[in-house]
Amino acid sequence: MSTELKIAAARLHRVRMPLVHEFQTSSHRKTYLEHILVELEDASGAVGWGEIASPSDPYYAPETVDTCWHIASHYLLPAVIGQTWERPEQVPQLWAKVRGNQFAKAGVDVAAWVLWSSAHGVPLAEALGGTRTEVVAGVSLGIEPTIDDLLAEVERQTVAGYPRVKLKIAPGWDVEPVRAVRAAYPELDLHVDANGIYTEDHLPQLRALDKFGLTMIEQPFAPRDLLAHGRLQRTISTPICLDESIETLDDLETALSVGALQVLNIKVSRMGGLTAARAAHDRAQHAGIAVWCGGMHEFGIGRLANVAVSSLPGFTLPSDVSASEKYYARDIVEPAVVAVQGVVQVPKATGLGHTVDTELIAANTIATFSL
Ligand code: OSB
Ligand code: MG
Repeated sequence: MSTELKIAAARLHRVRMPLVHEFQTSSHRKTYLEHILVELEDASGAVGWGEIASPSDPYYAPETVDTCWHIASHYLLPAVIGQTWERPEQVPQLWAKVRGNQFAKAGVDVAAWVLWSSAHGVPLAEALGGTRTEVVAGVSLGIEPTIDDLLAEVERQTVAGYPRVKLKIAPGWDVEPVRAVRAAYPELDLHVDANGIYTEDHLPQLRALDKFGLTMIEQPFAPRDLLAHGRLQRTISTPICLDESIETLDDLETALSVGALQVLNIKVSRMGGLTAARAAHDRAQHAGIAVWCGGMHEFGIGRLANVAVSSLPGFTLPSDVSASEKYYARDIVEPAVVAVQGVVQVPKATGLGHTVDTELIAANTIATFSL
């Protein structure tokens, strides 16, 4: 087998799938998702799939499904088509001139990693250097209409065996829901995620959360305000975790230098792909920062990339890699991703490790592009 891969064809599929349970964060509410699936094909006909998991609206990150479609079709696929490469780490270098647009880049980067692993007959996790055979999954729960609804949802997920629960919070939905969940589950590994909605005017609420034994408070302040995170961390004992703030390794370096975090949420999408996600893992491990893998309600392809990266040794906290059934009635990979008592097996088969259900994809596709 040649050690070089050449991208002979590249395709995008814009796919829409309904969520089984509506999800509300501090910024928006979702009942269905539209993600862009990326298919890279080499000269021998081998295929690698990736997923661009951008939300539809620019409320989590600046990107949207439409900007991702534009960047992928006008810049990223043209940058990789006809190119030869030996290692997936070389692929992001092909679009080095394109700034930002991490979600769009991540989908193409993952497709390159999956193609490489399939072509070399190794599981994606092994290609990345993963060492775990199984990963522990947590669940992320949205803002519910009432505290009773939230308690019912926590009950459902803990009974299903998930050992860690993260609650979305926002001003007006913070101390009271946390108090109620903590009272009902004194030992639960519990954390909160504000998606950047608070300011330093809200310090009383944030400090009040310090007494509930939370594993972390995720992204309390606006993404670019690293200094505010550093100031808060110096006055509370609950570890601060950064999500939206960290899009590049440089962001991580700056955050470390100002003491803005004790925990890092590594999202493959937000970092621009597996190459960068692994580098962030390596840097955090060196700095003694605990990491876990965050999710974007990915369909099966992005979910399996998250499972693969979570097999790296530094992912010591439960990751948002819950089973497919938490999100979708039927997933686009076969078999679906399952969790048994909150544990997901890292696939041992080559490439992505599960079959991609191209019929289901075709049935839910609303636009395609090919080069
Ligand atoms: O902050 O982690 C987040 C979903 C959409 C936007 C932001 C976030 C989330 C999640 C989803 O929490 C977690 C999952 O995929 O299970
Ligand atoms: Mg988050």
